[in-house]
Amino acid sequence: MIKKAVVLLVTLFYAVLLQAEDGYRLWLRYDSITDAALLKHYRQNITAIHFDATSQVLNAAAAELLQGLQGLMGQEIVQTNAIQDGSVVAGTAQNKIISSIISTEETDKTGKEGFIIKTAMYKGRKIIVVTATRDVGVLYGCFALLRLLQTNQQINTLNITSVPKVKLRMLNHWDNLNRTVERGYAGMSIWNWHKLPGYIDQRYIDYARANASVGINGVVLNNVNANAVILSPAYLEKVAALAAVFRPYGIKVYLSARFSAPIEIGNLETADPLNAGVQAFWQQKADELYSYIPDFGGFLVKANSEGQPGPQNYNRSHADGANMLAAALKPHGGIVIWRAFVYNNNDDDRFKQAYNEFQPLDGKFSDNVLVQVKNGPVDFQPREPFHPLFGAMPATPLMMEFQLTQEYLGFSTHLVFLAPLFKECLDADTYAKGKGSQVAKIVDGSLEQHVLSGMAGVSNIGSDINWTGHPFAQANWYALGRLAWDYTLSASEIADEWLRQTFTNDNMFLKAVKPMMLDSREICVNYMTPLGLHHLMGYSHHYGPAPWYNKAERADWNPVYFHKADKNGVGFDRTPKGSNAIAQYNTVIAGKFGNLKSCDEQFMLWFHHVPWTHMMQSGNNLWEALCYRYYSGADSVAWMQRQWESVKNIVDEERFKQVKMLLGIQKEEAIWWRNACVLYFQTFSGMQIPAALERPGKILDYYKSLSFPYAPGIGGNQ
Ligand code: BDP
Repeated sequence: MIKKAVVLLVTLFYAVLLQAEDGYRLWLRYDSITDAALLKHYRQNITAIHFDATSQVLNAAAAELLQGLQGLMGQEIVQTNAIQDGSVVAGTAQNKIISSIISTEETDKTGKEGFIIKTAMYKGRKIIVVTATRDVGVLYGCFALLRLLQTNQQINTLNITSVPKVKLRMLNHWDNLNRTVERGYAGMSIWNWHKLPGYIDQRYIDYARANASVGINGVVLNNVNANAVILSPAYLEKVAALAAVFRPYGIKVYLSARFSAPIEIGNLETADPLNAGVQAFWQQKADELYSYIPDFGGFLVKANSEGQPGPQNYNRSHADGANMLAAALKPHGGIVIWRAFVYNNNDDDRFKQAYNEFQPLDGKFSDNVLVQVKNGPVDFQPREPFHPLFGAMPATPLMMEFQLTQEYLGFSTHLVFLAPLFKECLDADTYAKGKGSQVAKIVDGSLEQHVLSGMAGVSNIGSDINWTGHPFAQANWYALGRLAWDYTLSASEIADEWLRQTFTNDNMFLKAVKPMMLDSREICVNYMTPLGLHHLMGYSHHYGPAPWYNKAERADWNPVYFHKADKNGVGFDRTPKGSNAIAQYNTVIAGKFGNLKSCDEQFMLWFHHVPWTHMMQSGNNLWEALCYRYYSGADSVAWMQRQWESVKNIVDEERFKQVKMLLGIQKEEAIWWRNACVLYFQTFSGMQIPAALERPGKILDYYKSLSFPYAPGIGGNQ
């Protein structure tokens, strides 16, 4: 009998230990803390929770805190009004206990969404206060408290004040109504439109929890290549159901609006923004929207870009279009996020086109419009210089658009941690108002004291069990939220937090895996597009290398347009001798980029057509340097494999295997990139691959012959 019970217990113990880690729980795993001393520390400092008011948001916060604490501390935590040693007292400044400890003036400093976490004494009891001006701040504070435990911090003398730097912290889903996802590599859309509004998938709730845990407070549900049907009543009911799920987590819903919707669903013959009928259509649509979703966030609009309709179809400007929609939303408190990702099929350097169209419109947008600008001037490349619009439109709030989904960075197959890419852009100095005018200060609105500010990430989420396809791609979702909240966090801090929560606090693990995450973006740049090369990927699907491609119907969709390799050299001359795109930057930056001597080598081929024989800082010529970069990129993936192998016994079997297999594919694809690019560029340089480097296994024609008609992620606006 006893023997049987022991066997059962042992089996149970191992079953828990070996519990499948399918990645679904993201960074909110809340597994019991294993370090005995820490556990004791937490059990001493937290014994109960006290929420004296109720609201949807506070209920969500209380439920999360209970679930999290009980999981992490492996014991029951009571929710009680009685204050005892170790009570976590959570609420707004209206809470009597809290207001007796923290003054309203102090709480007010946290604004509408910030929070305070503080250790305090109350009637002789040692408690932890979590407070904010509004319920949503309390929710964020609860997640932050949980994060302290998840990352094994001491909690006996807490005194934290945290205020988000950016107001709109958003995900942009490029999800279609038929559940395909444009540039989605993690399955189908998580929105099951067919079953909504009646069926609420648990995923919607877990998605909202994950977003709230990193402070994301807005989501655009549908593709920027929008389908007007989402604005029809049947779909608005579905949207309202999602909005109701997200509301307790402080998340507002936004929609991508198709500019020609008045024609498609309004029976009008025009979508001209200055037409009275069109204006009435949008006003009625806005009224209708708000009757379904009283806290609807607003519209995201892609207009006159890549075939999408827009105001220019009627000889009106982007400002005319944006302001017309803004006027419809304004009475309801909604906003318009108008995208600056535009380029025409004309002779002008694509790099310059967004600036040329938008910069002259500075000051012409209504006060509830933000212009959303991609981080770089071309399109989410592994490395881009910052977009010249940052710093060039002082009278307009500019919202940052990053891409989490790895359209140009190996899809969901390559491990590429994007925080270093985001940071590189945010930290770049635009010199707009002299030294110290970083992109981040434009994005948070502080440089020009804008009321609105925002940062968005194009989502990498899909129906895959682990949400993002690659277990490590979750970190990019996480990083977007954390940086939108506080862009002063370093990539290393973010990686550290994420790894501890998602995998383990084990030091050996962190020591091996964190450097691999932090270097992964530079490694990807090296095996794909080193030294400022860009847009060399396969036509349309963007899978794999195709630097030779020159058959697209538009010149600027061809890799040859971007690298301009010839017998003399390689790279796009954007100096005054060439397209003069550098003139769009402040003179200090233009001076740096524009001079081959001062241009950072990592951006060199973005701005210069450089002779193959050009001497690099390393003492190698350009051709050799290019080869070394490609080879070191591919070799570094082998290093990543070794790092991962070294944590085999520390990581759960399931995710260990998944990442191992994915790194295997990444290695093969990195070699593919290296070989295809080196062999191709060699046809121009006419020089040998340095003798120390291994020869490519196949000839160039082999790489050119590869075709991928079913590569994932091709879009549309279904
Ligand atoms: C490009 C994508 C395309 C998007 C477009 C956009 O290839 O699928 O529709 O950006 O941002 O990167 O609108």
